Amino acid sequence: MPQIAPAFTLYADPRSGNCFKVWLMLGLLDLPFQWVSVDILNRETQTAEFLAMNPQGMVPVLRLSSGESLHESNAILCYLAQWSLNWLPRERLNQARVLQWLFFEQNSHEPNLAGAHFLTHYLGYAPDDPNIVGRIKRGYRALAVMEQRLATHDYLAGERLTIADIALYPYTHTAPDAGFDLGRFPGVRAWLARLEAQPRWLTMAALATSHGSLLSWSKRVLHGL
Ligand SMILES: N[C@@H](CCC(=O)N[C@@H](CS)C(=O)NCC(=O)O)C(=O)O
Repeated sequence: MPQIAPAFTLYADPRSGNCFKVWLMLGLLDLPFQWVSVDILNRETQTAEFLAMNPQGMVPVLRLSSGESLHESNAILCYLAQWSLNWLPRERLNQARVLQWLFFEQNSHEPNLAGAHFLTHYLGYAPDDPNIVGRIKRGYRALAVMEQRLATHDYLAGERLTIADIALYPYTHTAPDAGFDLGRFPGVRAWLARLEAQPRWLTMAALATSHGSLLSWSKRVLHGL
């Protein structure tokens, strides 16, 4: 059988929720891709070759078959959303509502929830370090904003699943590992369960266990095996 080159190459670290977002989206859309592991702790994002793709020296990077590279996880989600009608509404206000949550994620949510997780798990910060305490406080504020929406709605933007839900999922579902108690956010917990019940949904644990065999997984998708 002739080999079909995957349309995308995803440069990513399987421990990263920002990378997970893109992996999940590619999986949900059934798009074939090749995975290239980049170890951020080993500074593999700082090589000249990597910096040529993303001068910020960060994963994820999505390389297109044209040879062009795209970085910033939420920009990649917007790009991939074009492969389906459902993930990013075309109507202006509805589209802006999705973007509103994407910017919220990067400004108010990810720096605190992902930051607390990374600093404690990978850099050994103590839970009472002022840097962690501040992130936990601000992270709870972000979770409260999500709860306000999700107490009365099934999804973050509009009444259907969009890339806003994909962007906010990873670091919310790993929040307990970062020291957050989700017990006081019943709407957020119900939303997490709702997302995980979607066909083809994937978790960060699935990424961690399968990243070694991702290429063969994408080939299986590609050839429908
Ligand atoms: N805003 C960026 C953040 C990306 C980011 O923080 N990537 C981290 C991993 S989650 C990274 O590559 N860190 C390596 C470094 O800072 O040297 C995005 O959403 O893609």
